[in-house]
Amino acid sequence: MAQATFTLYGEKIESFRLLSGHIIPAVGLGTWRSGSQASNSVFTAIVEAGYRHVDTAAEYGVEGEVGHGIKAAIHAGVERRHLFVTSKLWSSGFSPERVRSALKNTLQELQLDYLDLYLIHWPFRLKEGASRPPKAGDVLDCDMEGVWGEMEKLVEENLVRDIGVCNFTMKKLNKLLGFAQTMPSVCQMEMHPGWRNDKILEFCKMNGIHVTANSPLGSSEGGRDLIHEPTVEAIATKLNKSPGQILVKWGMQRGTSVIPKSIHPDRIKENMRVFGWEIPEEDFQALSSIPQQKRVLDGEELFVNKDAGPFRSVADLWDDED
Ligand code: NDP
Ligand code: 1BO
Repeated sequence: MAQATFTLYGEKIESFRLLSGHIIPAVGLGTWRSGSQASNSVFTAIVEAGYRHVDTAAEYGVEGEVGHGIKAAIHAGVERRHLFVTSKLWSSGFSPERVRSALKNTLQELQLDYLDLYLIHWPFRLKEGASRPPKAGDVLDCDMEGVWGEMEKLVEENLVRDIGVCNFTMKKLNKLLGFAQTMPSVCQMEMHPGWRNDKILEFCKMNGIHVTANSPLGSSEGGRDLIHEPTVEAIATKLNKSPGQILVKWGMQRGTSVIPKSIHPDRIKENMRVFGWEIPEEDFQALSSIPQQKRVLDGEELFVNKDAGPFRSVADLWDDED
């Protein structure tokens, strides 16, 4: 669904409506690699910059910090029901009997009694304590249908309001749609002008699944430096915006919610000043035509072992992509 300004409990928030009827704010704060700064960043984002959407994950190791930030924001007067909090089921919990306890841990860390959105982080299962890169035997068979069934129960019990997936291919999503009783509301994928990921975006739109673009600035260490990409810089200069704002806005204009991460108050605020203006069509098209399309976060370190199955290369991980 197109972006709209929804009034959520009296506050006007630029958001998208999910299949479930709930709304997801268009811009959220990413928290991967935020470390001990996560608490301050979340507080600054919510209280000083007006964010109402925070993205985290058990695997980021910052849920406790994020929870402190949220608690402080609530103490400062923001209501919990005005916030949209996402977390993710890590691959070591990717078996039906572990879903509930993983969610309970996440809620405890975040000091919350429900999540707005719980996502499958990766569609692969890892042994507890798997190394990086994985050793032989670290990547296990997974029961997607069983895991999704447990995620659905969390919705029925009001422990989470919406469920969804990350890092799925269209084939995996299609398979999930074949057995899902509750549709995934959100598919979170890497998306930025250096990796548009057009096909899955189109697929999700056709199926009414909202897409959240992760790593919208090209990610951090080892990522793609889109901030200094000439096309991005030129359009930023022309529109009198920062490159970060252009990248966030590009994602929003494609109909995706966007979750830029920063631990710096000035950037957190800058990344939110993306309302009330548009990237003109010709500039939007230029940003959508940047060559050298390449995924930054391909899962290699997490799941690939070139000497032992099931995934011997990155291509194996994404082999059902088209
Ligand atoms: P981003 O694309 O958000 O880029 C973050 C980097 O950009 C950091 O180095 C940050 O530095 C810098 N930065 C932030 N704002 C600006 C700005 N205005 N100008 C210049 N530099 C800036 O990377 P992430 O990979 O962190 O993705 C965002 C979020 O998406 C994650 O934090 C996480 O929540 C989620 N995610 C989900 C994944 C999944 O598998 N589902 C995968 C990857 C990410 P600094 O902090 O120093 O400001
Ligand atoms: C290890 C997790 C990648 C970012 O979501």
